[in-house]
Amino acid sequence: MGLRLLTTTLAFLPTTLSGLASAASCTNFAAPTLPGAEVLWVKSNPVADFSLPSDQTRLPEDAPKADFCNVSVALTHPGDNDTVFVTVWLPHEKSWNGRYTATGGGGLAAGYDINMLQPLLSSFATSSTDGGLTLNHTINPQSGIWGTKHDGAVNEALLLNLAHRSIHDMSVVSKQIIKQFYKTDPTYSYWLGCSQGGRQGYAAAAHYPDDFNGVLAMAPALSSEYIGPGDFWPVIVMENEGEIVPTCVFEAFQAAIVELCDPLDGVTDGMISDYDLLLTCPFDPKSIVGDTIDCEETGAITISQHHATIVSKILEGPHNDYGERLWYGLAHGATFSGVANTTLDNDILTPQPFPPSAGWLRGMIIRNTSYNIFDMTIPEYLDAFNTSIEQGGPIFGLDTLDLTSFHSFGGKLLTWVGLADEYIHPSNLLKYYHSVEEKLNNTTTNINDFYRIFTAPGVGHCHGGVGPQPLNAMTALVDWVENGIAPETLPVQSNTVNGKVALRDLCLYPKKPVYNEGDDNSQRSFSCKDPRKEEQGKDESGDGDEESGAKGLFGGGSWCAVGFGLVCLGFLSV
Ligand SMILES: *[C@@H]1O[C@H](CO)[C@@H](O)[C@H](O)[C@H]1NC(C)=O
Ligand SMILES: *[C@@H]1O[C@H](CO)[C@@H](O)[C@H](O)[C@H]1NC(C)=O
Ligand SMILES: *[C@@H]1O[C@H](CO)[C@@H](O)[C@H](O)[C@H]1NC(C)=O
Ligand SMILES: *[C@@H]1O[C@H](CO)[C@@H](O)[C@H](O)[C@H]1NC(C)=O
Ligand SMILES: *[C@@H]1O[C@H](CO)[C@@H](O)[C@H](O)[C@H]1NC(C)=O
Ligand SMILES: *[C@@H]1O[C@H](CO)[C@@H](O)[C@H](O)[C@H]1NC(C)=O
Ligand SMILES: *[C@@H]1O[C@H](CO)[C@@H](O)[C@H](O)[C@H]1NC(C)=O
Ligand SMILES: *[C@@H]1O[C@H](CO)[C@@H](O)[C@H](O)[C@H]1NC(C)=O
Ligand SMILES: [Ca+2]
Repeated sequence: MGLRLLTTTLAFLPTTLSGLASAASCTNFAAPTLPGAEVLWVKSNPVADFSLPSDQTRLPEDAPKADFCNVSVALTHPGDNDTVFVTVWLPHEKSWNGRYTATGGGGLAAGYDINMLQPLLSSFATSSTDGGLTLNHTINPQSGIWGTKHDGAVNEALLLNLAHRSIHDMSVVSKQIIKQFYKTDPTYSYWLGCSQGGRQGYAAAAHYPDDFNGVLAMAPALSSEYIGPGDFWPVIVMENEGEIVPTCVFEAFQAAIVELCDPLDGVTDGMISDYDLLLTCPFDPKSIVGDTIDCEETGAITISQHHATIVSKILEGPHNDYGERLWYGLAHGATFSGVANTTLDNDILTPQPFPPSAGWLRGMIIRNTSYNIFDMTIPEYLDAFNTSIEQGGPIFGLDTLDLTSFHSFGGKLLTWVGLADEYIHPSNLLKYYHSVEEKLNNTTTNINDFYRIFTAPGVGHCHGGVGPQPLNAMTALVDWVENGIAPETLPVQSNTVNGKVALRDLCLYPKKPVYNEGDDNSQRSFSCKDPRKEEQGKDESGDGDEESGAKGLFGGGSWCAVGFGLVCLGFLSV
């Protein structure tokens, strides 16, 4: 797949390349200029035959090796005591497609070099930045250690870097490096990221509306100030209920949820395809109390009332003292294995918190190395939640994400979200979308002129899950930005559900996939319909070619899934 992808990307080559002047040289880059920052050094080296292990990149074993110019820039914001690295990878002049894409991070990381590999192999000039969060390559940013300064205070400068400052630093620096190398500006600039990287894409659009022509922001970790503590909630529940639940018990609950709510979207196909059901699925955890399940690790277990109580709380999410919900629980149908991961070792069950979530609490909120977050009582947790909202809200909150200028500049924002996202309840994104829509209500602008969300049934956070995996979203974005062809659907990669291949286009929100008739694995059996329109038109996308999911310029899986061996796992929200 990767090879087809690479050969077909030739279609992207601009026709003007032959007109370029002298051959690009990978030496002697001048220091870029950046208001508010001081560039410390620029280093560059040509790289040949570069590859990374395919379990890290998710590229095929036989993916081509990369030749490129590697440019690193170190900078600091005077007074802020930070060291920020920006890395730019430049394909050879002859194979450059004329475009630039910045790449985002995951979890508590602002970016990883590995995320540049697929854009590079697809002929983009590309960049990433650590945002200063590695403290000059001395720590893993997922630890959250960067959140605390030596005096114990919150490191506001690094928090700002993550929130949005490092995005602009990177784009300004990268564009100057690109210009020096190719002697011309990029024709178009893009953002590419999932999870934290998706949130960064929204922040880029809101804060730096003319930095990127197109933003591909998948499963964005919007409202990080809630996700940070929110993803720790299942651990708090288990610790405070005094019982750590084995994985197989959670799996039994997940299976029961899917069994009940999968058919409620109109077809029993192993996935919950109606986004409303993520909140309204009428599953009662008590319904499987007494069932006995066969657990590989522990032997047979009978589901108890107490298991049901714990699962109820995980699904309901944290509530404050007044009974108001602070944050969503786990989306119905998503796996518990992300935020309610437990492991059995020497007969002892231990909760394994989602690392960035623990890092957020330790580094940004508690900031006390002798405090054990596993011992947090519910009141202490609610206090921490409060601190997180008060501290993070002003820079990570939904109301910091005004897209008005981005729209005026002609920018396009494309998002897809897995409806089985196990780290971030998709409803928060849909809520944000409605707030944008509401602001435009009395204007002549249609939200879909510049902002489109697609929902991916059965797909987990950025990738994974039983649902067909989104594909070619970057191609769709490029087509939208450069040719004015707005995507009505997004293709998905075939996957197997219950042993069968499932092909289906993703619906443009708020449309939902509606089953008409025929083989439930066939694209022709579904159409996308808007539940808000009384007069439902005929099939709007149900007549697609069965093969549509496999075509396209990039092929081979979700673009941004590259590097998630490291990045996705390492997080994601916040
Ligand atoms: C790119 O340059 C940086 C800074 O010199 C270096 O640390 C890194 O290893 C280089 N990457 C590659 C792939 O050569
Ligand atoms: C600046 O940051 C470095 C690295 O994190 C740290 O060791 C040093 O103490 C900091 N200096 C001040 C003045 O905070
Ligand atoms: C980062 O650490 C290295 C190795 O300790 C040091 O030589 C360098 O000066 C530091 N700062 C920068 C911006 O590279
Ligand atoms: C669960 O925790 C174990 C131990 O830390 C880890 O190896 C595994 O990857 C985690 N599973 C998930 C889905 O995060
Ligand atoms: C840090 O946590 C420890 C252990 O819970 C506690 O005894 C101590 O008072 C805390 N320190 C601060 C400054 O809150
Ligand atoms: C945090 O707690 C303070 C004091 O109880 C309260 O005034 C404030 O409204 C709370 N903030 C949030 C975001 O709940
Ligand atoms: C837009 O305004 C109309 C009335 O002017 C109202 O009925 C509709 O619900 C509003 N839509 C949104 C998305 O706010
Ligand atoms: C849009 O117009 C309607 C009717 O004039 C008004 O009720 C509503 O508040 C307006 N909405 C916004 C977001 O301005
Ligand atoms: Ca279904």
